[in-house]
Amino acid sequence: MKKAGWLFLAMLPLTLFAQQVSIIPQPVSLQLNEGKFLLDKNTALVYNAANKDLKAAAGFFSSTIKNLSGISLPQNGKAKKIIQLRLAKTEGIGNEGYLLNVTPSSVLITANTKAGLVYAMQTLFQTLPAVRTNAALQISAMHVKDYPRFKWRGMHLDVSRHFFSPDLVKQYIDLMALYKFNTFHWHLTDDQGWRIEIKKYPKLTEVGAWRVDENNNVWGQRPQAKEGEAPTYGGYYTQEQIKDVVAYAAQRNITIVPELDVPGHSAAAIASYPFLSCTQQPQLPMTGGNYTGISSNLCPGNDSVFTFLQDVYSEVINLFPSKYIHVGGDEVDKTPWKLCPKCQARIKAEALKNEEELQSYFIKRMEKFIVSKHRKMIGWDEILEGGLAPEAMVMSWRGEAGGIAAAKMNHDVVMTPGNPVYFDHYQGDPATEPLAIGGFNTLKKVYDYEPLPKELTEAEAKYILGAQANLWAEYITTPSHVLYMVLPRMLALSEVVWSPKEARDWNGFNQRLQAHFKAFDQKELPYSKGNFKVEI
Ligand code: TNX
Repeated sequence: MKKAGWLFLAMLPLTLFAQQVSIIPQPVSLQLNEGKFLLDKNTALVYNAANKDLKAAAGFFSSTIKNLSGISLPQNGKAKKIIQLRLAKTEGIGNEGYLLNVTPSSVLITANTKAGLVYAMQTLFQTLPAVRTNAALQISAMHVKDYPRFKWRGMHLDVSRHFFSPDLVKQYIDLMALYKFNTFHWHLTDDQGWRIEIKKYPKLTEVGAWRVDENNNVWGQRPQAKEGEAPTYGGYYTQEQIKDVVAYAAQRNITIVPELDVPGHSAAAIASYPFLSCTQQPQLPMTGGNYTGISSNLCPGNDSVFTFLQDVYSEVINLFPSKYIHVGGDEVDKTPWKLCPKCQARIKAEALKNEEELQSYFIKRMEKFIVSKHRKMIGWDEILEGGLAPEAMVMSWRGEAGGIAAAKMNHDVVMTPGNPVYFDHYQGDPATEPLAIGGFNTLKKVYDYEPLPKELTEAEAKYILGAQANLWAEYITTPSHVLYMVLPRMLALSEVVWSPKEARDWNGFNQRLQAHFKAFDQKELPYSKGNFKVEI
């Protein structure tokens, strides 16, 4: 073994001793002290119940503790030991930060907002047993001061290529919350399925939510329904279910950003309402694959397409309080527009140069509508082509170039480059990993990701709001496969977007990770074990 290796081994017991709690993402500062706080029936939860944020945070805390231990914490009663929640103007921790002070006789949580209180609780929960226990709940005495590095800490989930139940979505949100993510990007429509009930257009879910079979590994195959047989594979969320998930996420400080992907990736919408495409030909939602272009585009030459979209997005905006609404805008094959007389007439009438500018026209028209509803539009980086809409925010997925260009134009950006934060790519050796779309995004690569490109000045870098991992589901058919693909990579990303840059420490992360693996085992959560030995 190399010399450095011996040194590391010799230091291991010391390091383990120094770090008895394994918080991920690593807090800004954490000091462990002597002794422990025993959370038992003699503990009261103390807060000002007249404040609705404190009340909501207290409710979240007590229900979690009740699930974990069976203990119903008395609220605001007299007790020997207290856990106190406080909202107080506190410098240096921002909107989402917190102070957590644990001594043998009290736990004091202070924050500026409910978000901060909830994050302090997540830190606490990481020090408690992962599953229901009859043993005493012991919390190490410590002092934590913590706040995030980035405003946008996102995880995405594609529920179009395969449908996942509200329960799975909530489980995904729970994991996000535990690792202090605050934005869930819900990719609700694509060629393979329309997943959100729209009252005014019932066929979107009667037709567009169902496809022929689950043959998911063939890219771009267009199925033919058998004579007299309706497609049966799929599903969708009712508006009631959506509201329930939105509220569930909000309780955990997670905003849900809905994406309805237009004008490309729209085969499921066109299958439901053929007037939406340029050819107006009947078709079915696609099986498998992700991209054929032909006939999966909406028609920007047709005004009734915009009326449809305004109706649809009005319902979406009513369901999602998010400031941001994502319109997609990626991977539009312009061929159908070249062949469409109405599109060519639009190009002429609007004095546009080409189909690229027609796409830009489409997106700008969408933005006008979204801004009229007091929201902000997001699109994938293709929306830069042909001219960026005036206030659009850009998600940079084809590398970072689009994000860099947008930031230089003073537009907000979220970095989500395929390499390394596409979690549909392999996380280890394909021989032992489940079939994935290709490309390698190992845990280490995710951990080493730096969302602020060197090319940007400090002023430009302010436009990079944060980063996000995307989970596209062409190859993912089951809930456990969803969880497997994000575990443990989302833990690495959590540290990228939350912890101070200087705190990034691959070896330390790996040590802390072991406690989380143990928790996953106890909770029977699947995760990838490949390829991430401590590198020394
Ligand atoms: C590209 S990322 C897509 C998705 C696919 C993904 C597969 C993006 C905006 N578009 O439609 O699912 O690649 O990795």
